[in-house]
Amino acid sequence: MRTQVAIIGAGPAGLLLSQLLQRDGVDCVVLERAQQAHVEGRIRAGVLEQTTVELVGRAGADRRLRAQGLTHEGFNLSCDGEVFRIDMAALTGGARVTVYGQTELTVDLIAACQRRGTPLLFGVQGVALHDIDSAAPFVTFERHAEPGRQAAPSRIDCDFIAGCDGSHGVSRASIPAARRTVFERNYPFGWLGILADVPPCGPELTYCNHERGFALSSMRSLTRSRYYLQCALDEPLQDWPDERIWDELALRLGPTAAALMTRGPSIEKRIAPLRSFVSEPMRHGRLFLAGDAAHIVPPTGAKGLNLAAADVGLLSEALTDWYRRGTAQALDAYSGRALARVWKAERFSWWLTSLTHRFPDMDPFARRMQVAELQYIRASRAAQTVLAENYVGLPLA
Ligand code: FAS
Ligand code: PHB
Repeated sequence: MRTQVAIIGAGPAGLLLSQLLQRDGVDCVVLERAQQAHVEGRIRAGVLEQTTVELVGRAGADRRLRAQGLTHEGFNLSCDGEVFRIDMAALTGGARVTVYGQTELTVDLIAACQRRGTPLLFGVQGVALHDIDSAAPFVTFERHAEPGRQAAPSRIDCDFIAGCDGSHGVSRASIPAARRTVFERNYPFGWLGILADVPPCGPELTYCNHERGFALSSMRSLTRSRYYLQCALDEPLQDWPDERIWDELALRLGPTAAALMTRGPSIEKRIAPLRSFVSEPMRHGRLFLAGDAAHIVPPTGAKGLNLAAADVGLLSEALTDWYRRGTAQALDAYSGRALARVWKAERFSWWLTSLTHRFPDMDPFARRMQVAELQYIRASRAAQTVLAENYVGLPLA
């Protein structure tokens, strides 16, 4: 098989890239390790920046997003139950975010692939990247390994490989370690997330700094809520029955939100670690990394999915430039341009996590610093503007 761009991974980055390339007449194939049902069943991000919404529109996959997405012009911060609002739209000249689950976005992008006839291969195993330093890279993999039978090895020859295979993929690892620099921060806590078919406790998101720990009230729709609680990384999930989660949320969200909180059975519950991670550069020869394959942010700033989309916006334009105008200038600039935005989002996500979470080694002075900074933000339009412009998303480099 031959194509112009081989895309590894059918998460948001790989799927969105495939549709932006196909819209511009660039041939691609998407190789995905998991089965389609598994990919479509993942529950992850929930907040889309305007840039992301526009890119999904350019990819021709935004019909449900525009019909069902919830436009939010603000969000709330709370400190030990005292809540104040950040009016994003007023502070940023009208910017806003859209609340729409990554799960739904993935379904929409896969449907767009099927409408366009983009070759999207699920369940491929043993993906390996070859000759990424040459002008003729290729990918090998195995498919449909029937039980008891040797899977048929397959090969795709291509011009470029897009590594969109997330933080545990094969692409980043295909770059020689001597040519990669990794920057990492692992946080000493995790997020316990639950999804429940109950109405949200308020019209917008609330990020809570509480002496018992961080909490976030979010949503997927007006009838489906998403909540998170900071918890220890080694806590067994069975120590968190629904009732205990609802009780703890009521304490951390504060009395006003607690009074409006509707309890119900969780339909998804899991603990995810928090991590800041960047691997530089985001290119090696004919291999380009995008999304979690190159960088991870703690979900506090709602940046992970949006960074993946921003990378893909830059990469799809650069690849289209190559095929339409024969210029490599945008491809040569990709890594530097993407990383300029990645590092600003890494900083924002690290800062908002540091401001709102209880760190095990936090002494009373450090706690007072958090409370003082939140009180300063509450009273300062300038401080709120900085927060708002980062939250809605910085302009593409
Ligand atoms: P993804 O990891 O989504 O997709 C990579 C794809 O590559 C996967 O489908 C994987 O199966 C496939 N793959 C991996 N190795 C492969 C191989 N060798 N061969 C073929 N395919 C391979 N972000 C937010 O903004 N807000 C949040 O609230 C939030 N919550 C999160 C919760 C969790 C538990 C996790 C893990 C992440 C969360 N994120 C959140 C971040 C998340 O949304 C990512 O930023 C987003 O999925 C990035 O998309 P991709 O880069 O496409 O990577
Ligand atoms: C979510 O709804 O999943 C969500 C929203 C905002 C965040 C993180 C997660 O910062």
